[in-house]
Amino acid sequence: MFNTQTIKEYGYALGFDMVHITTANPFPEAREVIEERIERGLFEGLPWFTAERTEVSCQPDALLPDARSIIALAMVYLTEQPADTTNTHDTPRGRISRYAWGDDYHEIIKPKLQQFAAWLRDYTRAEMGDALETRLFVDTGRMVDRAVAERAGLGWFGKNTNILTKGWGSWVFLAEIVTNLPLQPDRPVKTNCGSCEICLHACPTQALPRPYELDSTRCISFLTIELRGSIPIELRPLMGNLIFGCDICQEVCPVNKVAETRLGLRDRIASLPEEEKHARRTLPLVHVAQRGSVHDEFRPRAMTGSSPALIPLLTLTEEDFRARFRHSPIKRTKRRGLLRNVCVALGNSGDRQAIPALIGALHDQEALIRGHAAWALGQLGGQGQEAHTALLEALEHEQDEEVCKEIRAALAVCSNTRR
Ligand code: B12
Ligand code: SF4
Ligand code: SF4
Repeated sequence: MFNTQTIKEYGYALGFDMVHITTANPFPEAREVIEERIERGLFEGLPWFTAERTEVSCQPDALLPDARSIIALAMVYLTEQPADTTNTHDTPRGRISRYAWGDDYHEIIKPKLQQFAAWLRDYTRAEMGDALETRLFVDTGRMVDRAVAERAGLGWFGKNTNILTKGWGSWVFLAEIVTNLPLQPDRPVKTNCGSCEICLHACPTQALPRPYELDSTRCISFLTIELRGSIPIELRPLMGNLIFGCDICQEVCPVNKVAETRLGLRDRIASLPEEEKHARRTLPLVHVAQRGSVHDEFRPRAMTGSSPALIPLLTLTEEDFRARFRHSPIKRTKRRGLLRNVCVALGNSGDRQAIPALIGALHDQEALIRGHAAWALGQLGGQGQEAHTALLEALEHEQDEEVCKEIRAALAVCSNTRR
C-alpha cells in the first residue's frame, strides 16, 4: 500500500479542494438505476447516453484492466456574482449558470489531472517501475462521476441528484483518476438531506418528479445546453431568462446557502492585512483564504459574465461567438443554440425593446433561430403591431416548414393579445 496521505497532499497542492479515495469495485446500483431511467426515456435527447456506455462506466476495470483504486477529486467553483450586472432594469438580461461564468472547467482540470498522473508515476517508480497505469476523467469521460464521489465520501446525493459536500455544498466539479495502485479507501459520509424537499418544489419545469430522480427531458440545463433542436413550446414560458444551464435547484438548497456564507467570510479574511490573518489562524477557512481566492479561473469573465444583456447577443456572428466564448463552457451550445435560448428569454421578458432585434433574427441563416424568434415575437407582439406585420412578411418568404409552423402559431398568439 502506498502512502495515501502523501498522494492526497499532492492533490491539494495542485489546487483540488477535496481529494478522497475509493476502490475500483463496480457500481451495480448506479448501473441498475441508469439503465432503468434510459428505458423510461428520461435521457431522451442525449443519444450518447446508452445502456452500453453505462455498462462500461459502472465497471472501472472495463476502463482500466487491473484497476485497484479511484482518486476522487472535487474542485470548488463558487465565486461571487458581480453586483453591477444583476440588478439593472434598463435592458433585458439573461442568466448563465454559475459553472459557466468563468473559464471552461474541462480546460482547467484536465491539465491538473495530467500533472497529477505524471507526479504519481515518479512517486511510485521505485516500487512500480513503469507498471503504473492511470485513466483520467472529468465530466465527458465514461465514468459515473457522482457515484464515485459518493462512495469516496466526497459528499452525499442530494435529492436534486447533485453531490453535496460538507462546506461547499454542490458548487463543486468532480473528476477522477482510475489507477492500478492499491490505496487506502475512504468511507462514504453518513449525512443526507433529511426531510428537506425544497429543491423538488423549486424546479420550474417539474424536472425532479421525486427525490433523487431527474427527468433530463424537462431540465432547463438539458434544454439550454444539450438539446440540439427546438425547445418544446410548453416548456419555453417556464424557462424565464435562463440562457445557459440552470442553478435553481442548487440556489435554493440550504446546504449551498451555508457555502455561500463561507465564501463571503473567506473573501473578508483574504482582504485582511497579513498580521491580522496571522492572528486569526484558528479560523477554519484561513488556509483557503491564504490562497487568495478559491479559483480565479471560475470568476465571471468580462466577455461572458453571469447576466449578459440579451439584445446584443442576437447580432453575434459565428466569428464573434467563437471569439467571445472560446474559453467558456458556453461554446458547447454553438451560436445557434445560444441564440435560440436568447430568443426564448426575450419572449419571456415582456420587454418590447427587444422587438427590432427579434425581427432581425427572423432573417437569421439558421432555421432554429428564426423559429424561436417568431415564437418570441408572438409573446411580445399584439395584433396590428410591428411584430405582427414582420411575422406576416416573413411567412411570405419562409421556405422551412418548421419555421412556417412557428410563425403561424406566433401570429395566432399575436391576434389574441392586445397591446
Ligand atoms: C448527463 C449529465 C447531465 C444531464 C443529465 C443529468 C442526469 N440526469 O444525470 C443534464 C444535461 C441535464 C445535466 C445537468 C446538470 N449537470 Co450534469 N452531468 C451529466 C454527466 C455527463 C452524466 C451524469 C449521469 O451519469 N447521470 C446518470 C444519472 C442516473 O445519475 P444520477 O443523477 O447521479 O443518479 C444517481 C442518483 O439518482 C442515485 N440514486 C438513485 N436513487 C437513490 C436513492 C437514494 C436514497 C440515494 C441516496 C441516491 C439515489 O443513483 C443514481 C446513479 O448513481 C455528469 C458527468 C459524469 N461523467 O458523470 C455531469 C454532472 C453530473 N453534471 C454536473 C453539473 C454541475 C450539472 C448542472 C448543475 C449544470 C447546470 N448548472 O446547469 C445540472 C444539474 C441538473 C441536476 N439537477 O442534476 C456535475 C455535478 C457536480 C455535483 N456536485 O454533483 C457533473 C458530475 C459534471 C462534473 N464532472 O462535475 N447533466
Ligand atoms: S437544473 Fe433547473 S430545471 Fe433542472 S432540475 Fe434543477 S431546477 Fe429543475
Ligand atoms: S434543497 Fe434540501 S432536499 Fe434538495 S438537495 Fe438541498 S438539502 Fe437536499
